[in-house]
Amino acid sequence: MSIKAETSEILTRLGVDAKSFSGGGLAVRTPVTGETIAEVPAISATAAGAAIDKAHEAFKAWRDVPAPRRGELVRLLGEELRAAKDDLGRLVSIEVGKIRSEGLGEVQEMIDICDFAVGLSRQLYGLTIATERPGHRMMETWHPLGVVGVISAFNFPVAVWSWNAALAFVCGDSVVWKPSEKTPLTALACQAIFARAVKRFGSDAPEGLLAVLIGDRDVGEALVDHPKVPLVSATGSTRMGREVGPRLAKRFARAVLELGGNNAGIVCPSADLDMALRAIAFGAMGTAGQRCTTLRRLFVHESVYDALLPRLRKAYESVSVGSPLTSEALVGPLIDKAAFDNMQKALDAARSLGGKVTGGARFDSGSAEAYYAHPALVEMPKQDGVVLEETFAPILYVMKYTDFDAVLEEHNAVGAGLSSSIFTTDMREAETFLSARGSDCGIANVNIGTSGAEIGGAFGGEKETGGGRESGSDAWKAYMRRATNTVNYSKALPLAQGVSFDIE
Ligand code: UN1
Repeated sequence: MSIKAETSEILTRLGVDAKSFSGGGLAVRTPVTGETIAEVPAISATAAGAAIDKAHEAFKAWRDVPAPRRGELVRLLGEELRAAKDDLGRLVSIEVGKIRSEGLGEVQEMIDICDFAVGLSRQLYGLTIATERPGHRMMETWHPLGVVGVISAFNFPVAVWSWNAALAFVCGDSVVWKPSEKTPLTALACQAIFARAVKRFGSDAPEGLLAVLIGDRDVGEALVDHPKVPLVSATGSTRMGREVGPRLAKRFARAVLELGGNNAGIVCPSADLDMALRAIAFGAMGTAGQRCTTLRRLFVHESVYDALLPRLRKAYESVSVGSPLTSEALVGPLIDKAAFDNMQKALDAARSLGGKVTGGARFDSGSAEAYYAHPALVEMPKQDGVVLEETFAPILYVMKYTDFDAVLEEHNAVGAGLSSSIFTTDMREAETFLSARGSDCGIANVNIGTSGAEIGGAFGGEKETGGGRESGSDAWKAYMRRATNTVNYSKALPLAQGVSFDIE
């Protein structure tokens, strides 16, 4: 069966109407072979505005539904996702080229966040605070916020939506989602899966609770600029974030920005090298280097450099590259030609700085329009130039270090502070890395790689990437508004000392 026919079968099975993926103006291609697999109708910015208005009406009804009942909808969504896991995972592999376990893994993260959010729907706690006034009570109440805008990137086409949407729904918000132009099919599939959950849930889920906006940049702008969207959670490049952030700030809307990650690891003299090797290989080559948590820089202590590097080089030389649909390869394709060209540009720049490159060449998959690359390991004389930039491709820059304090500074010398790791069995090094003067990233790990963050923790950067946090921990607070309430149950009204009004 052709990939196009299989795609159409999966979408139909998931309940997506054929009209939504054929005959439209937006051509969808699979990076696996480069062929076009669907033509999706795109909407205009005006139509997007209307959908947002409708989502606002939905919000006004949804906020009155008790939170645990809202949680029931998310519980049903989790059930529907479990039932659709194989199909949706396969569709992720088709649309973005993830290998099977990663496609399925992404759907598993969706299921996990649903479970998390269901529990959360009974734990949207505010504090009761000791008041200084006699006969009064002061407390916090968390209220639904409004329409939550979600802008997602190609590399996590379904999970990112769910991390935002599952929280937003239990928090009493409606959701308007603008997926990447490269991944409308998985978004349409999620919309259909959500519709199933709504159908089982019943009539207290208002129409328009979720809108999926398939369209271009102008549609994204309509979402970012719409006055009835108090929060936009956007995942993508730092370039995109630099545009979205100020536009939101201009109208005092909130932003959760999940942007780049030029993530690093440090391998210390006492590291368990077997463990470090496995974590490095997975973190740097997994998802063909197209995760925001991908390991991109590695600092190795001079005392273990010669023990580690030959083994790492061997891992790079032997890793299997190939189609995620027809092979068991560990590394699938890059998303498109532009990604491949950027990778080559970065490798050339590294070479000109004295970098010694292993791998990096194009892998011939037999399809001229598909872009596969052998992951590249680049031994650099020092951290400089292109090493300080994030290239969304499987490139790992390796540098030797001697001094621990100096390497911490090098580690923190980049803008995008998303994820980080240290490999050590020395307690002092490990704890220093996690301390205030250690890693400046939103995620700091010991003896585990940079990628594969669990949904239970708050996910996102803390540094120039906007400090956005989504999914676990107390990230839900961004999806609600806090009111502080003071109740006077006494017969007196204490005003400021010395103040009294004559009232007839
Ligand atoms: C992303 O790349 O946008 O930690 C998110 C991980 C995944 C999330 C990555 N759970 O690798």
